[in-house]
Amino acid sequence: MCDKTYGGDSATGLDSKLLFPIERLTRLSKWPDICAFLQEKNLIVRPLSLDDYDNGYMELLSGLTRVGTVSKEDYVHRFETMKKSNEISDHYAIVVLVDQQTNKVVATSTLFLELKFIRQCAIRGRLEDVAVLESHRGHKIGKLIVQIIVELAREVYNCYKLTLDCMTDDLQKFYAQNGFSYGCNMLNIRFKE
Ligand code: 16G
Repeated sequence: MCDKTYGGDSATGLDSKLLFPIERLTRLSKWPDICAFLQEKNLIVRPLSLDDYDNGYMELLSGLTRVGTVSKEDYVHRFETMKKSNEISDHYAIVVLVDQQTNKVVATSTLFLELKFIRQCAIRGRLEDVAVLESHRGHKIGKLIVQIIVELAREVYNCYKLTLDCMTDDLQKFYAQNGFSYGCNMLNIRFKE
């Protein structure tokens, strides 16, 4: 099962290296289906780990946008800041899919949790940084990682809505096929290219 390596495996010390508790994922009602799908593809799902810099996480993100120079030290510092922030209140749920054979991360997505005062102190979820390694595209892995984030936002973190922005018409179609609708206009000011 896909939780064999990471779920409750405190003996190996892996749990303490995860950005958020694995139990957040195992609580998903679709967890057995998710695991069955991943098992078929020889993949594992888990929260981002402190070690994922060495497992290709930055390379994976560079398939999405410009990553720039991020040293291991930069990665560890950012990871630890996110983890500390999660200890006060859940903010960063970064999920990765790992190839069991190579131990490389092959897909990722982030659920960012924004605390609000409106709607009786509600939580808004943002679906961010969805990336699938080119070699693993075309196997419905992107669809799966998006579904995991949707279920996490709904079932585990009790978000009142989940939003995203994306760059192309094709991506808009992809997200529309995965339950998103055109709810509002997204505008931005770019401070850096
Ligand atoms: C897309 C991503 C967003 C990411 C941005 C990076 C999704 C759903 N959206 O909009 O999360 O941060 O691309 O592009 O994954 P940028 O570097 O041009 O902002």
